[in-house]
Amino acid sequence: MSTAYLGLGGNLGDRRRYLADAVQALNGESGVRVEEISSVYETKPVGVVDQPDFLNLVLEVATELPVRELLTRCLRIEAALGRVRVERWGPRTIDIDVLWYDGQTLNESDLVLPHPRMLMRAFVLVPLAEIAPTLLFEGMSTELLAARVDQTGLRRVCAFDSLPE
Ligand code: GSY
Repeated sequence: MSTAYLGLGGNLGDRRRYLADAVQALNGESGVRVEEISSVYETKPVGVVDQPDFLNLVLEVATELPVRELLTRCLRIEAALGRVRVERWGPRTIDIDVLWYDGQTLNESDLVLPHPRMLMRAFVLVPLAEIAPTLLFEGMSTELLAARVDQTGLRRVCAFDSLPE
């Protein structure tokens, strides 16, 4: 069994529904079990700023899948939930990023681990620190990294379980 952390976010359509459906779909995949779910955060867009605010959360999953197969399943769920890749940094119904997988480092064209931009992004670090405060990156815990990152534009909305229907 391997452990992975996945970052989920979306800023088009019914953002709560897409998040809930993505979590359910991931948990329904063979060889994947959702172990921990962070709170849901509303976050100002990073990168292309002229787009709607996102809802973000981070999941811990236990998985029997190798990381490339896990990525394939994530991409399949994105597609099933209507994600269309129009613009690289643009709006999307749901984005599922593999952030970390058993501490592996990988540098391939479509998959870099740990996720290369996660240490600069409050919308990843803050929810990640909630469910994995002692996970280390470059010798620093996510708890410390989250405390140091600029949290402007990030607002905790609710626990995942309290997402209204
Ligand atoms: O990389 C994930 C997609 N994304 C996001 C996001 O999920 N949240 C926020 N706040 N900004 C983002 N910019 C991009 S691209």
